[in-house]
Amino acid sequence: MKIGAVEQALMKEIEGRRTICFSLLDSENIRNQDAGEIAKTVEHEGVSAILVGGSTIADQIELNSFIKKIKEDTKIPIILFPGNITGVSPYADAILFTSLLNSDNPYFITGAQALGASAVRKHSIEALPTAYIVVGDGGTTGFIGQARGIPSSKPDLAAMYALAGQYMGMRFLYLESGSGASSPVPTDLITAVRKVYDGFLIAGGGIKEPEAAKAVAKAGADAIVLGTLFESNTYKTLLPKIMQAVREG
Ligand code: 1GP
Repeated sequence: MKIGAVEQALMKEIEGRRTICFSLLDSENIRNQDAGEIAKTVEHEGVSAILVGGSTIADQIELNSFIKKIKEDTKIPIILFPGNITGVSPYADAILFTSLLNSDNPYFITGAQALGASAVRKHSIEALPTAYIVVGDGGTTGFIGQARGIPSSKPDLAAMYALAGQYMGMRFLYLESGSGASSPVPTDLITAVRKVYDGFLIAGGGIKEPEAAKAVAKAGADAIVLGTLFESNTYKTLLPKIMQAVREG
């Protein structure tokens, strides 16, 4: 499978094990008129890509206009982060083509993927093969995706899934504690995954403070995801501090 432009750019950005940041914007929770301003701010602060998605997105018309609005205001890549087939939009640059490895329902491992694949191909959206692993209860994504969450105190189980993802050829791996989680994925669990997994490691869920962001970066994440942060105006003061902390991590 050919490596596309977005993946090449991301791999270049993390050369020398630098950690980068992604913003996650949910078209259901953020108004179009705010999306443009958020996008400009994150671009200015050095965020590397905007993920667009959510576990319960059903309105593709809204999703399309949301992405078009962001694209009017920024040049950074827009990467879909779908929770289901309704999360595919032709206006995005790439898609985290995820398989929720620890779901109990095969629909979220290969079923939705088979249903959505032809749209990805038709619209020439760059697919980033991604192992998606839910840690703890996983909040909404854990519930919707029927995940059997990796217990936070069992890093070895996470490493086992990560290695399986690697051997299945997944070049990206997303460790998820769920949007709005009370705490991020534990650092010892990230470190255990980092030890066995050579690909692009993403960690998200519950990261809303500089110190937590720095710890996740230090533990070995290549990218951290910030989502809930953008659902209130505090992002304007917190984002620069988080970016600084991640650079130091
Ligand atoms: C959710 O990992 C992302 O899929 C982001 O989580 O909303 O808690 O930042 P937060």
